[in-house]
Amino acid sequence: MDGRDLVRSMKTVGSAGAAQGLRTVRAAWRRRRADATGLPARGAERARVPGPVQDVEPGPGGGTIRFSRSELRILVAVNGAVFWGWDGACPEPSYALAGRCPEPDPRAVLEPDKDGGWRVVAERVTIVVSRHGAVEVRTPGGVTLRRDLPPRWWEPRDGGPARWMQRSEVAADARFFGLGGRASGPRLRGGTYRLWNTDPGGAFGRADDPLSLTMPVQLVVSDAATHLVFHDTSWDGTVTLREGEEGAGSGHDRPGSCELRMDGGPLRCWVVVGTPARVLLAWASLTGAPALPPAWALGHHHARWGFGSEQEVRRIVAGYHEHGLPLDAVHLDIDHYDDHQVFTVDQDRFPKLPVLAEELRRDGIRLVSIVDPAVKAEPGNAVYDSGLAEDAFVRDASGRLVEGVVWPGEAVFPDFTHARVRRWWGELYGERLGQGFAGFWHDMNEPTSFTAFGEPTLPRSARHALDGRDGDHREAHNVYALCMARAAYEGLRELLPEERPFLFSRSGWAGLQRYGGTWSGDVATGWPGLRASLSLVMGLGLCGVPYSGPDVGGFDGSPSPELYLRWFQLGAYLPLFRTHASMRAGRREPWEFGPEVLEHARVALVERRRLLPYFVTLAHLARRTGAPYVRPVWWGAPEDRALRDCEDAFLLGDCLLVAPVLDPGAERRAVHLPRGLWYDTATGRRHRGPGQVLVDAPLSRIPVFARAGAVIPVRGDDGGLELEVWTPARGRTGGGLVVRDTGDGWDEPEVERYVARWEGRQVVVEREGEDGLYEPSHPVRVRGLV
Ligand code: NBV
Repeated sequence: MDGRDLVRSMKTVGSAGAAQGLRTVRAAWRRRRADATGLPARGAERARVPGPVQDVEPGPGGGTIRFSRSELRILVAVNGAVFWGWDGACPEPSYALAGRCPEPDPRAVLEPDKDGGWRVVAERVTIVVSRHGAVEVRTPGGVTLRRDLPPRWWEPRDGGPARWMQRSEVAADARFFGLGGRASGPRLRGGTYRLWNTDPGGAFGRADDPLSLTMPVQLVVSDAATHLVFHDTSWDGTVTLREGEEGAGSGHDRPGSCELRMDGGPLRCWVVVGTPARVLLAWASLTGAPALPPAWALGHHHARWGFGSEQEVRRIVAGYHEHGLPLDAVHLDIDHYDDHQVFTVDQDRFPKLPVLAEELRRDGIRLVSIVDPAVKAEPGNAVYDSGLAEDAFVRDASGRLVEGVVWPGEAVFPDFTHARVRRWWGELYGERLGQGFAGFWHDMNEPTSFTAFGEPTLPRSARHALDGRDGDHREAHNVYALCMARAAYEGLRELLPEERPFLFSRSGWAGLQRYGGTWSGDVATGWPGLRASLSLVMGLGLCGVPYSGPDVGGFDGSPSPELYLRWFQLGAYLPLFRTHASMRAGRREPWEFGPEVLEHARVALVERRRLLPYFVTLAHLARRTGAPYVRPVWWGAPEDRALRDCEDAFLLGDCLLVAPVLDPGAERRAVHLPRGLWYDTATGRRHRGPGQVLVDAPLSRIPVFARAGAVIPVRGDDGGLELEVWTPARGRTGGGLVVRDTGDGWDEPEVERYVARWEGRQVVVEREGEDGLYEPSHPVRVRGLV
């Protein structure tokens, strides 16, 4: 953006400021009034617990246990996941589930337990229910992983949704992860975490909670096993965690605990027990396989709020070319809209967008468009007019349109919980495709509505279709962005059936991965923000959303050259690798930080491009197995307690371990390696795990280790695929998986399996076929030979 553009955009913000301020005051009052009349007042409540057991009714995969004041339905599904629901709750309907509830496992039966309790024994888990309704999850070996005390409800005497509370205990050694995207993780320390998607309203730090993408999914890792618990209700709530304490030999362990309090919704949950890999596999089979991004989306993206003009976009792209920096996508933010109106283009500043898009595409660069859900409430705005005709917008309890305030001023919000509205919205992406956009970036969809006071979202009383169940924003809020993503995904499938939709969304809920990924939102520029970036990506991956990444460099302010570089180096190993910043922030182009940073950033970019075939493989594996690309170092060894507490490194697939530099001034860093032999990929030095090693981390690179025996698909100098093989330990074999695809489309490429082994003094690599081993058809490069 040149100086004039900057002045102009500051003026826009400035002059809009006063009027916008007034609107937010009016909107806040409107919201308050709507809720005062549209929500039932919370009157007297009656507290309830299940009471003593009465009788049971066996059913497929488990059965129903009746208590004097409630009943509990248990069902073990064929994928090994266990469902239970109180008060008649069934698995369906659910916004999280990918399709129908999986079939019951006929081998799981309800049988009497001691002291009048009951149990369901399944292959990988036993569920024991006490006569007062405590529910225990045990391993087949009988170790208790989780004990839910009998739940409590508070029911309004004059009807309406009951609040409920569920307290649970876990092992003293257990660690909590997940709950969607949390800046303070990845290990969730004791504290209260809210389940209500929230725009933090500015750049956020480690202490800010909740953020845009929450979900009631916990991954609990303990010595005995890993388990995932998903409380399938979208209402507002809190989770209070307390890590346990071990009595250091005294035998007096204090268990960890979790207290869930929800404002409504069914009291139902899914539990999956096993290794992390098994748990994520079952989770993906329940909530859906992660969408496969087109290969270009696994390259490098450059974004900025405030490019301001086609010339500026061209200037940035030229900068990438001149400096020899690979670039795969450029993102246009809300400043390319006409007067901030979604699905429009400012024709003065972007007069020939389709031409620009075509030029960029010829250079292998895709254009990505931001899409905000709020529609300017102004007759003449085509989206508003067609939405009105379609009756697409959220209304209040008395049937009036709910008006909020977002960038375009007074705005209305599509009700994405209605199939008809999703279809209408999905078709609107046709306009974007016509402008030449190839990918979509959903923002402000918590949903956010600016407000002078109170919550920055829609009134809780706002009505939503909830896909035929009819309800209000209290239930629809957390699934709003999920349903918006569905609308876009399904629309794009219709509009461009040959291509894989690429979309990522700031907000979402369990199941978002079916439609796309996410990014970290407005993470604050600073070293804590860098750490938060990694926490968000890891936590979301463990909740089943594997494709995400931060604003490299942070959203606001100006990072120091060192901080920018360290962020860049981390980003190069995360699924979404995107530089982005606010229009009020300093520059983020790699050449803006001096020649040294430029040189090192180039190395990171070139390495990312070299690893592209590996990223494509990881994307396919995530889709087939639910395993995230970015995994905590304990992924394969959750029983290793030191690994469990390691939060500053990660596994990238099975082959690589990445140890980013997260502190200023570091030239070396300690890395905790899992069991086995690891090569420092820069020096070739070998290190044996498990244990901690101290390695060099000069400004030029972050430490990356390859597992001995790993076979990694990389891009060779000629652009073709090459197999990089890291010498297995003597007497050991190694291997790796490769999935090649054409970059887009729906073909199902096969998974190529390679084995690496010693033959005399040589390492040989072969491909496994149905009837034996073959010589690989790709060139092989062996590294780490001594
Ligand atoms: O559209 C402007 C920004 C965007 O750049 C950012 O990535 C989003 O997280 N958007 C938020 C709205 C304004 C934030 C102050």
